[in-house]
Amino acid sequence: DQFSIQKSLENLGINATNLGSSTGVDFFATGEVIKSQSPTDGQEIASITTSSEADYNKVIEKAEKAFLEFRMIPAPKRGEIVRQFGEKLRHYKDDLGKLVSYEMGKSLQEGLGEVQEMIDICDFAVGLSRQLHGFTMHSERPGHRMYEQYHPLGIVGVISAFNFPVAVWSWNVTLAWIAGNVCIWKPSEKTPLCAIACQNIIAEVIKENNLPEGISNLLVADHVIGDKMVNDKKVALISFTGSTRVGREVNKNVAARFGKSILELGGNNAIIISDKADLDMSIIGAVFGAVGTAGQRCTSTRRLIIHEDVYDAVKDRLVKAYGQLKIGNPLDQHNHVGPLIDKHAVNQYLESIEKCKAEGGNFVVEGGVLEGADYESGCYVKPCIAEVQNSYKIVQHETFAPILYLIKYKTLEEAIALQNDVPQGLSSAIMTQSLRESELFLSQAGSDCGIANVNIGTSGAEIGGAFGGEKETGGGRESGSDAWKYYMRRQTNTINYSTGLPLAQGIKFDL
Ligand code: UN1
Repeated sequence: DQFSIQKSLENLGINATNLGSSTGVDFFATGEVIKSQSPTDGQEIASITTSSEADYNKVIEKAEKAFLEFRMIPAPKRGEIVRQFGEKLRHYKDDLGKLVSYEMGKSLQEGLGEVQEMIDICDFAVGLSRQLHGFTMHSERPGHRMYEQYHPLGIVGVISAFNFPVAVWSWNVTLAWIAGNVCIWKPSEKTPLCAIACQNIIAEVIKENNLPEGISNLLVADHVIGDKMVNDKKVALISFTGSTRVGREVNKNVAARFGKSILELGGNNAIIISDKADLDMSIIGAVFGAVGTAGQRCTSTRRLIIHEDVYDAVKDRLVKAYGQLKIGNPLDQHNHVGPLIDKHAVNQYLESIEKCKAEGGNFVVEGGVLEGADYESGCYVKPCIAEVQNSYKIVQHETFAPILYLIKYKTLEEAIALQNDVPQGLSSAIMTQSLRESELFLSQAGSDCGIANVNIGTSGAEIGGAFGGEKETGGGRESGSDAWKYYMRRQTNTINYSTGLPLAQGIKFDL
């Protein structure tokens, strides 16, 4: 409710007017003023002064200076900083989870879950700070030794989306920090307060440890500043989460200056439901995947590819399950589905439904915008289900909304081909109790996605695995496994401790 939101905002250092950009301690916000509006009740939460180009230059300067100092701090000591950050997040979990839910519109459970992902990646990064391993190799020359080591890159720019307004930043910065980098974060303009709250939390750690200002920089700004960062040679790595359309430009521009990038772009994720599936499990996985976060995860389930023998049974059960969904204020724990982020997203949802109908889609659960008491923000929509062909233009396209497409198949080979026959390649799943089916799905002749699950839906990945996808999803990986390597530069060292200078490949060069 309003009162407890106010208390949480206060605890997180958010007031009526906020300076959006800081280097942990100093503020660089002299640009336009924007407002954050909650999609849950349409209320204006607070206003934020954004950053101008002049502010941007000052932030870069601060970051460059901080890097010179921060890179000399031993990695395990940098890990200790991340450990303290994780402790703060535990302390602020309720407040931050509530703000995520209120500003972005996802359910309170999911808002708290997002903060939990932040805590988990902190723990992961702390351990990793003692494990930034390179290989050692045997040299072909006597009295020589070879090994490789990893060094920090410099400034890492993180451009994140509204749908995971805090966790995506944390996946990037925790790894970037233990690797010795400093970070500049440009969050979505739709969720600036979540970003300011995070920056306030890390600023406490920075102050308490007397760290160089500018290891964590926040830039609340528009796309002009985003473009500036993408094109700035001083930013060694751009980690971008967002649409394929924008990601294509980011990719081109960063490559043109030989920068590094991590791209986390659109998904078009499917679950194959086999005739050998546990149907109870399949329905839960499919419904959570499709309507969780109101269909606004890049891992949301967009397509169900269902065996013809169980197609009608699955369809009936889905229709029944959708009939039981409670749509409403995400802070009320009884509701399953909250609002879309804004009215623009609502329009895109409505347009996609129209396009789907025009191509021949048959809606077995109708969509629509909810009106009346409790829906004043105009952002609440009904999750819907359509029977389609995979080849429809709209089905090939990612709509960030709870629209689920049903597609029928006969053979598993056909199902896998359908699953792969979209431009995107993020997440995928099969529901089956057959070892033959699940192994074929996971084989080189199976799913072409970065994430392939068995008897689990497409969303809700744990932080321990590398997260990302293929094809138009962009090819980036972040979070767990060895994704840390993206945040460092690799150096191969050959050391000669003999008394001669033998050349490699046996080449003779006598003077
Ligand atoms: C995203 O939607 O950008 O796997 C990230 C999941 C979450 C992350 C989604 N852990 O659904």
